[in-house]
Amino acid sequence: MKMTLRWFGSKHDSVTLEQIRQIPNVTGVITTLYDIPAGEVWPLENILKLKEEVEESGLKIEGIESVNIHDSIKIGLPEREKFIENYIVTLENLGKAGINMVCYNFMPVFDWTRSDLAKKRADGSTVLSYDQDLIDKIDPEKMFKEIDNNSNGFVMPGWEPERLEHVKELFEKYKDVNNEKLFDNLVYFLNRIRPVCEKYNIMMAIHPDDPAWSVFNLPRIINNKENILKLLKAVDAKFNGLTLCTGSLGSNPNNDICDIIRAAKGRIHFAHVRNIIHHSPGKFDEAAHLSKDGSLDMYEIMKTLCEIGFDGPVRPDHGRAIWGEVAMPGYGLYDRALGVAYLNGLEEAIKKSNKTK
Ligand code: DNO
Repeated sequence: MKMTLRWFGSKHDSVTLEQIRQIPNVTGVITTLYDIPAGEVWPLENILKLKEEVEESGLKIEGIESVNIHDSIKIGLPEREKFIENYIVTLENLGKAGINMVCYNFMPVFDWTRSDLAKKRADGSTVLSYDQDLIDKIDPEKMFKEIDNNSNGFVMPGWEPERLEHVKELFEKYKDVNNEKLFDNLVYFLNRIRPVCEKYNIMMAIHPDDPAWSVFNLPRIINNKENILKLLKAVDAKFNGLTLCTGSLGSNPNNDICDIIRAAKGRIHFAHVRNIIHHSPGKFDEAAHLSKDGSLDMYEIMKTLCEIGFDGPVRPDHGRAIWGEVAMPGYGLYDRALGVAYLNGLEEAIKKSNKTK
């Protein structure tokens, strides 16, 4: 596995490439051109500049998270053609720059959702958390404002301000989009981008819905084993793959992560590894990465990834905010560095135990 850290670019991240370079065994970053709104072309020049900046620090770009999908593609509006064309040019430019993994999601309106970005734990650290009862009481428009007000001044991924202006309108446009329609629009999109992906050997890694159930009555299609396999089969080619996000899929305690890993063997192009604590259906907190701190068995998850021969990029996902660090919620340096150290230790132990068997 290639150990990486997510990095939002020097203008948007409190963590620097120099700091990331010093975390043992981290060889690359997963990054993005954060300023380009969904739907617009990523110019080759900007991609090359980003690449140069990362490589100058001794790291490598192991993939992009995310090239966001314009809502017209998800809704299936006639103007999607223009936005798909733009997406194809972006992929072509990434391919020319030698970047071969793209994480994206197909969640309507909102990317991931949380009800609290800084829930205090007994040890004084804070975590992101989700409580369906609280979400049910929130007007989606207010949700945007709340996320924006509580993100320590950073732009949260998936909650970019340009989306805020169109929330009401967007909900209206999604009115007739059910799960089937959303799925068909995803398959249409994947078939359209297939040639460029295959030409440049680009692996598309869809991020599961987070949380793994419908929010604000919007459709959800990447939330369990059955639906993931349905997508992998609908466009049965290697480029059409998955971001195995343990926290998103694991938000639903009925999802057996190791079973999903085995079922998606060969089609997992990227892994987000983090733990969460289940409280009751629809309620969970994020946690430190280790098994002891949450409900997921991180050893078994890493072991299963090793067993299926996964050798792509992996990153510790959201961490806790600890030691007074002020960063984008979930994306501080300290707890993610602890996460890397823990995952490195697990991987080493798993490999050693496989050798001695
Ligand atoms: C949250 C992230 C998501 C993820 C996108 C991928 O922190 O896990 O925003 O990057 O859903 O497209």
